[in-house]
This record gives sequence, structure tokens and C-alpha cells, in this order.
Amino acid sequence: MPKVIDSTPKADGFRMPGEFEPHAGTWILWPERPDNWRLGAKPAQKAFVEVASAIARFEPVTMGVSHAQFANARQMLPPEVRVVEISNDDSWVRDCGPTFVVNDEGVVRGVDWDFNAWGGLVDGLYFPWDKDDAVACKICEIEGVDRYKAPVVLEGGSIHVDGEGTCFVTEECLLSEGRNPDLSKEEIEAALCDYLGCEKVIWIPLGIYNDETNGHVDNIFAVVRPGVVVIAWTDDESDPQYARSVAAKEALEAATDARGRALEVHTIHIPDPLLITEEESQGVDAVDGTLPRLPGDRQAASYINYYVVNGGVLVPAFGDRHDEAARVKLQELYPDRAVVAIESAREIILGGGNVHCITQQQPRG
Ligand code: KQY
Repeated sequence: MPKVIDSTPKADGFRMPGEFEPHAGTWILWPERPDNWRLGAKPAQKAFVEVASAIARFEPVTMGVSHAQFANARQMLPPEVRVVEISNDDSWVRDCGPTFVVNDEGVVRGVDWDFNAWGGLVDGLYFPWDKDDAVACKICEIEGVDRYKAPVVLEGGSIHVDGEGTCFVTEECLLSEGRNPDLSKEEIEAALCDYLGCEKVIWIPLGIYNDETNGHVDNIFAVVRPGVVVIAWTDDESDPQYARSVAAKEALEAATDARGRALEVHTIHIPDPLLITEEESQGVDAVDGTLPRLPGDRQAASYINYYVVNGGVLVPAFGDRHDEAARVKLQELYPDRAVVAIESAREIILGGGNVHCITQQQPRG
């Protein structure tokens, strides 16, 4: 029976691998809540089928689904996608799922963080979140892996690692009032190093403009491979994103990683501002306590929320003039992987995140 280990990954010789290292498979949670996803989540469900089907070309996919949606999800998904029942509050397994760690013998364990819906009662996005908070434990049980219970509020989308000792985060998110207000920056760094098996944390000041996660790092920054990174960029100095991207670039260019390397920093231009239409807004059920989806609201659309799988890279496509340049740049950065555009990414960003936010890799170990 899998157990909870009263230690830390670092103390036990475990580390979080880079996303580009081999996967055993990918986890996703099925969308259904009508106060976040328009039209009873039907368009989002089609988008999630597109993502799951694309990943299944490269590696095994497991979809966690509530009891209420099980038959529908099973029917909509291709047979190669495994469907298991996991109740949840919404479909962001990057954030509520386990962060998997490995050791040199190939043993895989999970880190189970505290989850509070991106800010709890301060600025969280919905209430309650207890089902989400139980997802990491359930996935570890299903997979039969031991787990560490980390006493820190953290979402998987708020961290990136290079697998060689460096962790990347944003100050905007990790120091936000709704997460760990009683921990100092140094204490947060220590927890990241202990639970991710890292030696160094590199702080990027801010995430993507108007990101409802308090600026998750995985929307503005990604590690291509150790020493090579990519950030979301805009040339438009009048865009509020401009100063954020400049600050990220400056912080990264001034940093050295845990191995003492200077970072090679690439950029990918963001899409033009993606605004919620009147029709899209009207399709979302209004519920007190859930973030409203109002016409004209700018969504935090970014190609950097791409997801790396065995032999492939899935990149959001928004029907925007910058889509093709993003795809081409990623193909240059990942010459040995097939870059696949997810054409229904607009439906996913309407719920507040994108391809990376709805997926969680389980390393091969
Ligand atoms: O970006 C993410 N990692 C999650 C976004 C959550 C949005 C909830 N409405």
C-alpha cells in the first residue's frame, strides 16, 4: 500500500525531473463546471478531447472524471485514453495533481502540496476546493507511489525546473497574500529546494498580464533544456505585458543556474489581446464566489503554456496572426520533437489556463 513519507525528497535523494525527460504518461481532469466553462463545458470537453488525443499519439494518457461525467467522457474520448473516476472541483491537474519526483534508481514518488484554488479566501477563484485538494493523493494511490505531504500552498503551474537543480518561479505568485503569508521568501525557497530536490531558485518578478493565477510561471516561462529557456514576449511597448516581459528577460539574463551556467533566453511573441466576447460570456453560469467571465475581459493567452511529451510538443493555437511564428520557433527549439498545434486552445484559455495547466506529466523513472 502506498504510504506518506515523513521526510523530504531532497533528504531522500529525489528530484523533480525536467518536463523534457521521459514520461510514463500524462494525467488530465475532465472539465464540467458550468460557472467556469461556457455552455455546460461542452466546447471545453471537445478541446480536452483534442488535447488528450494529441498526447495519446506519443504516450499514455489517463483522464480523471467525476461520477456524473464518466459515461460521457468515456464516450467522447478515444479508446486508448484510460478513464478513471476522480472527483474534482475543476480540471487543472497541473495545479492540484502531484508533482512527481524520481531518484537515481528510477523510483518515482509524489509531492502532495496544499491546494487552495489559487489564493483561498483572499483571492481564490472558487470555493470550496476540497475535492481538488484530494486529487494528488488519489493519483498517487492509483499509481501505487509513495508521497510526501508538503506543508506549503503551491500549484504545479507556479514552478518550473531544469531537472539539474534549478527551480524557476515568479514573485507575483509565490509571494502572493493568498498562499503562504506566514512564510518569508527565504523559507519559501527552502521549501522549494527540499520538495523539488533543487539547489537554487531563480525569481522572475511577474507573470502574464491579467493571469488569474497571480502570474503562474508556466504561462510566461519554460525550460527548453538545462541552460536554455524561453519567455513570452511582446514588441508593443504600450501593452501592459511589455514591462513584465522585459523584467523577466532581465532577471533571467542576470542569473546563473544551479550548475553555474548563464541562461540562453529565447522569446515567443504573445497573441494579440484575446478578449471574451459577449456570446462567450453569456454562456457561463454566474455563481457568487466564482470568478466572473465578463465581455471584454482580456485572457492571459500565451504560447508559452505549451506541453512537452515524449517525442512531441503541444502548443496552443488561437487563430491569431502569431500562431505560426510560435509553432516555427518551438520547432527550432525542439528539433527532435513533432510540434502539434492545439486548434481549440481558445476554449481552454476561456477557462483561465491552457494546455500546460490542464496536464501533469508522470515521469518514467
Ligand atoms: O493556469 C493555470 N495553471 C490554472 C488556471 C486556473 C483557472 C481556474 N479558473
